[in-house]
Amino acid sequence: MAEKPATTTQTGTPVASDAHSLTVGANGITALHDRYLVEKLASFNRERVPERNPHAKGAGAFGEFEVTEDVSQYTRAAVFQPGAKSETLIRFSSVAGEQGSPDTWRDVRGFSLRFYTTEGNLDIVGNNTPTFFLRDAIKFPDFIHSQKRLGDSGLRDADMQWDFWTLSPESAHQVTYIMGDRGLSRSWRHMNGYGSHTYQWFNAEGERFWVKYHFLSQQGVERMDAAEAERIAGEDADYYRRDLFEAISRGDYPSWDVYVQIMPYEDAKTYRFNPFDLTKTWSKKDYPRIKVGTFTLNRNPQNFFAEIEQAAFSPGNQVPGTGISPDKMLMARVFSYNDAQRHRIGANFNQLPVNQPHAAKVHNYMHEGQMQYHFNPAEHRVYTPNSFGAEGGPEADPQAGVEASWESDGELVRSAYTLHAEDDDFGQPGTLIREVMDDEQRARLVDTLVGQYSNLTLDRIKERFLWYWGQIDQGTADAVRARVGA
Ligand code: HDE
Repeated sequence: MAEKPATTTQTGTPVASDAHSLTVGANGITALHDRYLVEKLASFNRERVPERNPHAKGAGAFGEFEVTEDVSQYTRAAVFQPGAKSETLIRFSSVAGEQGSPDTWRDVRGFSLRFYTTEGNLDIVGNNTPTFFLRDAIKFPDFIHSQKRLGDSGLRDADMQWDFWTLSPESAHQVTYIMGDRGLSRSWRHMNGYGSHTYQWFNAEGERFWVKYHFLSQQGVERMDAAEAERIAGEDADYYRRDLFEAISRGDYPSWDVYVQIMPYEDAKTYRFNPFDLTKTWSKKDYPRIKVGTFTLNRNPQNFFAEIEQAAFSPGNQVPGTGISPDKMLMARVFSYNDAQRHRIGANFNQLPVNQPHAAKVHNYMHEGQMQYHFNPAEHRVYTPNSFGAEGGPEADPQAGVEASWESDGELVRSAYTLHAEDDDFGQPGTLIREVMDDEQRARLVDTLVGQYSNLTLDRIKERFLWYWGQIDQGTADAVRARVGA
């Protein structure tokens, strides 16, 4: 074995002991000028950064994405050109629970995917469901508050969760998903991921398309029994985290096939559902899934904190050929995520190894701030325009700066989306129960809802719970009503 290096202070000076602090005599007072002791305790006090609010509990891994098909007619993005290979990072998470919460509590699961592309980082920060609880970002803090903890007792509370959901009928589709099998996956490896929102793709000719991402697990989609989940929650709070890490450690690399649904730009105006409403899916009959490629997770983080806790995903990280859409949730997320990172990690979060682009370079005139690590060479000017040629720094290229675009004009208003022919809150979740679920899945849904109902204490919320499920599917509501004797 190689000789151990000497322990040092943070500035490289050798230290004498990690066992004894400096005291006046063996039994005397501790000296404040024990600089190493003070440094060690101060560092310890600063180890935690604020946890993500929400999606605090999670884990992740690195991998590789390979394009196996040709979708170049839809996007010019280098990452999606035939044969392209890119390094990827994924982070799976639960939504409501805090850092130490059990992985197997019923919840939506986060599915944050980063592609380190030659044109910069592309992040698709989605979930294991193709929809969401809300369609306007302004409701998001209230929603998350209702899923977290009461102000006085600090307890989670079924009344509060169902109060918010049943007063926000746009939640019905997503709530139906999580009360069903997707709320309890066998593992993170056994679930599909979705970009959920509508994004935009555009090709080399500038032709635009609306796109939804689907990541289909090659491990298959498997559920966990509610009773088993409850037992595991007590026995191994880190069950999903352990499963992923151990699978990758033993060389059992999980993979997902990347598919997209493509909607021609003009269809958005007349499609039977408003295609930018995140509570809706696009029928696969109308817009079939088209395969793009496959990604495989083959490398565990070397350091959980540096590479996963400090991973700073943002739906705003798009590349030429991909972009966002007029989905009100997505537009707000482009602001919100980087704002969260600045608060959680610090102003220069994008300079950290996990966040900086790995296959592209950063060139601009932003500088300084807390924890600046990278800096420009001395000749590089601190302003643009400048007359110092190539050494003076970069210049923006109007051809490179291609972005998603769409027509929009009108008064500034606070308004719901315009309704398309078949838009209503309860239609798609009803179809999900009646046409997608089988008898066993429907029976499990009723079991779950009976359990949820039994946690409610306030009569008005119990009544609204039964009303809400009656709107989604009368048969489901009747079955629950019969079981709970309401
Ligand atoms: Fe998030 N969300 N979110 N969210 N979300 C965060 O970002 C937010 C939404 C999702 O693995 C936070 O970096 C707003 C939809 C995942 O690191 C925060 C809105 C979808 C993750 C935030 C939404 C998601 C987050 C917490 C309404 C799926 C984990 C710290 C407009 C399509 C990312 C952070 C990771 C995390 C805000 C809605 C998924 C607070 C304002 C819709 C997977 O910024």
